[in-house]
Amino acid sequence: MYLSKLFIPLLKENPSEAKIKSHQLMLRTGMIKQSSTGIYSWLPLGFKIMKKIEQIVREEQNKIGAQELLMPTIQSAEIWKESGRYDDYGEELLRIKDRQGKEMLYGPTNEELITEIFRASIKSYKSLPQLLYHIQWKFRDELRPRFGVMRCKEFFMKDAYSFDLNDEEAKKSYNKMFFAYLNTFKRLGLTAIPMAADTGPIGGDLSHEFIILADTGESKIYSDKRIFDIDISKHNDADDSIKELREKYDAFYAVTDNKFKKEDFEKKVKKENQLVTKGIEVGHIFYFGDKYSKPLKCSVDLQDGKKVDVKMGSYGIGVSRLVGAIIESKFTNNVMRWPESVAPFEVAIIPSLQKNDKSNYLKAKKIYNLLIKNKIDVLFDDTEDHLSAKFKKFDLIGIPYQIILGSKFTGDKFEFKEINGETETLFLDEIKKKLLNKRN
Ligand code: P5A
Repeated sequence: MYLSKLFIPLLKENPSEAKIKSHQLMLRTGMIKQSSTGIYSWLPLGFKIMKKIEQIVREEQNKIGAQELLMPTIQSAEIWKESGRYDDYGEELLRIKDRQGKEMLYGPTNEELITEIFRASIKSYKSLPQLLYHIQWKFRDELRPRFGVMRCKEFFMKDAYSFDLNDEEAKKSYNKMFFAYLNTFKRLGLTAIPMAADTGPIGGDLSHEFIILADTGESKIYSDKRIFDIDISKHNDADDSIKELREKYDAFYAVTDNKFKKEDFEKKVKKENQLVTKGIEVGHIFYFGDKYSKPLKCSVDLQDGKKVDVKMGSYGIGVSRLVGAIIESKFTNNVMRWPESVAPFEVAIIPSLQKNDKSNYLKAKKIYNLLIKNKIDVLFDDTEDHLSAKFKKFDLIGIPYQIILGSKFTGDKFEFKEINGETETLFLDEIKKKLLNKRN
């Protein structure tokens, strides 16, 4: 892609309405545009990054055997009345009516709808367990939308739902998701720690929030800092291995503020290991047994002819929130660095270009063509901005690698710079190989 053709409305200054780094940068680099309070359009750069995050989330769900489907954003109020949440959910629920006066709502979550789908088709214990998910827009009429995509009204969520025969099996599903979440966040370049949390309007008595540390986070956390040293790579997706991993996490005190008890914290965690700080909730998982299956009459036949309400859990990841969360955790000294797994481009070509001298342009174009031929996703800055202005711009955009052609550039070797890191001088072929190797 040529920068001059890219729809990327860069702003020169930080927008005054944005209070935190991620919000400022997302507006400044033209990733999003506010359409009304708490509602955003995703412009090409932001959308591309979000789609990459979505794909990683999807792959890790598929790996544990979850099946993807797609439910609508608009739901009937009927099932919410059946579960009792139509009134309980309060003002956050956007209630609407169609032209026949039928009560509808814009889904803030999908426990009811998935239960209705399940009960209509699954009748026997033989079909269990099931793990279903979708990645879809949600709407919550938040009282105080703030921090851009971090707390907004319309947001993109991956939500999964598990259906099991009994508590024991259901806990296995919960653990599988727990494992998938740790792997997902790791692939996104984040260390997200599961913290015991309150269940709020979703319900149930077992729940973990996955938190990444950030001063601008809205969640206050209390933990034993040794929990950050757990190495998940030693575990695989066998039930026993995942159970062992969960036990490792459970051995350390780690809670969000609504679960915090001072006496417990001081008793269980030595002073030198105590960590009290703030974080961003990027995922949240729940086990709530028959909270929805009972009122919605979602049961299966057992072998002996009896019926049992299925045991359910639900599992959310804030896909759109993650875009902001990654920025919050990766932005240092005015330089952004997207993890390679979600970077909007793999490499940028940054030449110094002058109107009356085409030589640098032609060299840069040659590099561009070679990389494109090798299916490397590259952004070519073909504008005539001064090189120092280009560097500033690319520090904000955060593409992990840069190929730089200075004004007095001669020879066959190019400056290959890791953003915020080392610069090497390499032949074009070496650059190509390096970029292709980075993928593996
Ligand atoms: C779990 C899946 C649920 O809704 N039902 C289905 C359960 N959980 S949750 O914690 O309420 O939300 C899951 C994740 O969605 C993100 N999120 C938000 N992102 C941006 N703006 C919001 N207003 C917002 N609300 C929730 C969070 O990442 C949360 O962990």
